[in-house]
Amino acid sequence: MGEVGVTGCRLLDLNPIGNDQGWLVSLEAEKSVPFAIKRVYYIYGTVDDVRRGLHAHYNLEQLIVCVSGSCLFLVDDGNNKIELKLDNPRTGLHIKGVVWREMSNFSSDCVLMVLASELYDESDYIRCYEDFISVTSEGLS
Ligand code: T46
Repeated sequence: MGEVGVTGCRLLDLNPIGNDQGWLVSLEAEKSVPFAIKRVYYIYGTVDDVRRGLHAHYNLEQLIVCVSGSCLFLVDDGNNKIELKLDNPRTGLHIKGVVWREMSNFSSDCVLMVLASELYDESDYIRCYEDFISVTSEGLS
């Protein structure tokens, strides 16, 4: 848990409540989730050889939880990158700032739930990697 070596990214223990009879994770805005939640979406039914993401955001904070199955999640701050395996509903990946992300290797049962600090806004996306590098090297992240 904690820092992963990429600026703006850390793994959070979501502190499940329960025992061998079952588990419950409660996500509360501005408590276990470190921002006010404006949007929730989830990704499922993704075939295993597809690559998603391939973008960064100018102004978006997210908590990403693989609530079922597994996938790989690459995060890149323009200087450092790491590919994390998300396969546990008790762990959240918190991303804040301008971070390039790519998701791949989805298991057939993968459900990736994302809590976001802003409503959907296509103009917040940086979909070109060269533009992303320009933004991060200008110190805008
Ligand atoms: C992210 C990663 C982890 C909407 O209409 N509303 C939404 O809230 C979202 C997230 C998407 N869309 C539309 C936009 C596209 O037409 O759904 C379509 C697929 O979106 P996109 O290609 O951006 O999906 P991913 O899986 O590549 O990326 C998503 C999020 O967009 C992104 O913010 O960080 O998951």
